[in-house]
Amino acid sequence: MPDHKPSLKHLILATAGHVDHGKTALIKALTGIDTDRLPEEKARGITIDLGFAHLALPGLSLGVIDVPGHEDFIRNMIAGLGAIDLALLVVAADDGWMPQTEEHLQILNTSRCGTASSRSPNATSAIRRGSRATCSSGCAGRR
Ligand SMILES: Nc1nc2c(ncn2[C@@H]2O[C@H](COP(=O)(O)OP(=O)(O)O)[C@@H](O)[C@H]2O)c(=O)[nH]1
Ligand SMILES: [Mg+2]
Repeated sequence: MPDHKPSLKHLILATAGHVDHGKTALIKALTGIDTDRLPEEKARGITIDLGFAHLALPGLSLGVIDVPGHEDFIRNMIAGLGAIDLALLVVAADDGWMPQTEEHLQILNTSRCGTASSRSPNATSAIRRGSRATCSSGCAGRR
């Protein structure tokens, strides 16, 4: 009988963090893959849509989703978190904690807690409202 036991563990990782904090550059440095592939992303120098890469580590196959950090594209960021195992929150040392650093962290927390339903007619608004409520009650003084 063939052995169907998987030899590799497969996990999905998504980036998170404020625009221009180095998410895409870090994924390129780690994987060799430039996840910003659209002409508009090249022209504007920012991530707009979700980007995908992969990283083979000993015993681990990591699928990577690079998300946009600009608040205008928050829907794409949320769409990238559908079924992730890990998040990599990137904070630029020369810029520090910024609004979308906080928002992305709160979205990650909200998604994990399952307080926003994907069946909601407007899941994005529900997640953002939930995030802000969590943030205003639990993150005073951090902005
Ligand atoms: N000095 C410095 N610049 C960086 C570093 N990482 C990224 N950058 C630059 O910061 C800019 C934004 O990086 P990017 O990866 O597009 O940020 P993202 O919006 O978080 O994906 C680019 O010009 C990068 O070359 C870093 O570690 N040090
Ligand atoms: Mg980017």
